[in-house]
Amino acid sequence: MGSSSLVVRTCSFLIMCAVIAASSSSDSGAVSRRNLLGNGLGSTPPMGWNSWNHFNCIIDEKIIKETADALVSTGLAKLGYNYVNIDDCWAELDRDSKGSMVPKKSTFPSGMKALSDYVHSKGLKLGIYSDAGYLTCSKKMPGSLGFEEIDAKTFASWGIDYLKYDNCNNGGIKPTLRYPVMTRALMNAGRPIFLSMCEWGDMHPALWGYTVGNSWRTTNDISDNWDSMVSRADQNEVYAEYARPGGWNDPDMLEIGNGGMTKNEYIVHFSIWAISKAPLLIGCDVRNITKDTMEIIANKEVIALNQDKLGVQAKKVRMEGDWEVWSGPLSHYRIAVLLLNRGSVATPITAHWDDLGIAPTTSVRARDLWEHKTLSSTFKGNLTANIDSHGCKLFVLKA
Ligand SMILES: *[C@@H]1O[C@H](CO)[C@@H](O)[C@H](O)[C@H]1NC(C)=O
Ligand SMILES: CC(=O)N[C@H]1CO[C@H](CO)[C@@H](O)[C@@H]1O
Repeated sequence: MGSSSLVVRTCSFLIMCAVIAASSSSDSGAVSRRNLLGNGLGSTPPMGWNSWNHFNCIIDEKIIKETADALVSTGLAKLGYNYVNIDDCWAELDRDSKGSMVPKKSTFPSGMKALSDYVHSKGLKLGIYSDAGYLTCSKKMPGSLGFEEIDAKTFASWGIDYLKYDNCNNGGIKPTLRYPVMTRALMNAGRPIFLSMCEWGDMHPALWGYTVGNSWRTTNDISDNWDSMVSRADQNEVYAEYARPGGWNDPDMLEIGNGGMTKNEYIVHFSIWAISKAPLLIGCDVRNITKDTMEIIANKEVIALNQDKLGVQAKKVRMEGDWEVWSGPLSHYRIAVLLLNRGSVATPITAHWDDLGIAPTTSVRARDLWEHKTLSSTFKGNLTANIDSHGCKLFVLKA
């Protein structure tokens, strides 16, 4: 995949044309930017784990280390899940005499440098959390507003690789003023640190996020149920045009394995996140992971779809009542297609070639990424499959 078609696609958004025209990208994974953030990270959506969805505030260094161990022993690390991300509640409420944040003595007694050394020794990366406000959302630790320089330097000195940057207690200051200050501070901190903007989609961060962060939340927090999950997917889909290598829409972290949805629903969850080029951040207790959960999040073909180097987020190309067809291009002239049944009864769903941008007479082979098989027949004009209630099929099509 050369850079030219990527540039053409990107330039359909007027706002970005000046940026792209001024850049000379050498490959699709490295569109350079005349802007604040040039850390070279996120050429594909980030993958890993985050503590929040399962543990909330109840975290300590033992959980983080055991999770790093489990990512390796389960084989998830080898599949690409390499960020181990600590969320809210890791720091003391008070900064030290020099103004630095201090890891909570009761829960992170060895400190963050020791923890990052441990996580790095496993071949993984360590992520941390702060807030573009005066206090984090838990109000149990300080935010970084006004302390961006010192916090970025502290994180870099600890060997941190990823920062989730939240939006609570922000004094009513616009995010477009608060977030870039941290971007600059990270760029001056002497270590490439992935910046995950957790601005909840309030001020349409997709429209300006690419110059500021490697990913930006497009939604409020997800909950572990079907309605919450599909509504996050819907809100995130609206901004599909703005995702690209180096900057991704983020509909929030995965709930798979936390118990609030059926297996079929979790398969839908993972399929939509994958085809949407969303960050794949596991949100369950990896130390106690079940076979069903592994079957979903360790599906190599679905992961490969998410990590496809073209980096184009799929869109809804047809909606009829309770069913939808989502589709987007992949590298090597392939097309990803999701047939999704949001209703309460099974139904046949048809993907039509004219919705997918395939010429009507083209005959196509279809790979089913959940059945792990290439269908024996070829398809012309359309592809129809029967889809269970709250179920889906995920195909890769190739002429
Ligand atoms: C799908 O294509 C076949 C063959 O071209 C056609 O007979 C059929 O009516 C189409 N199905 C739908 C649902 O459009
Ligand atoms: C609920 C449950 O089974 N929790 C266990 C998960 O794994 C950790 C460490 O391996 C155990 O300490 C928990 O008891």
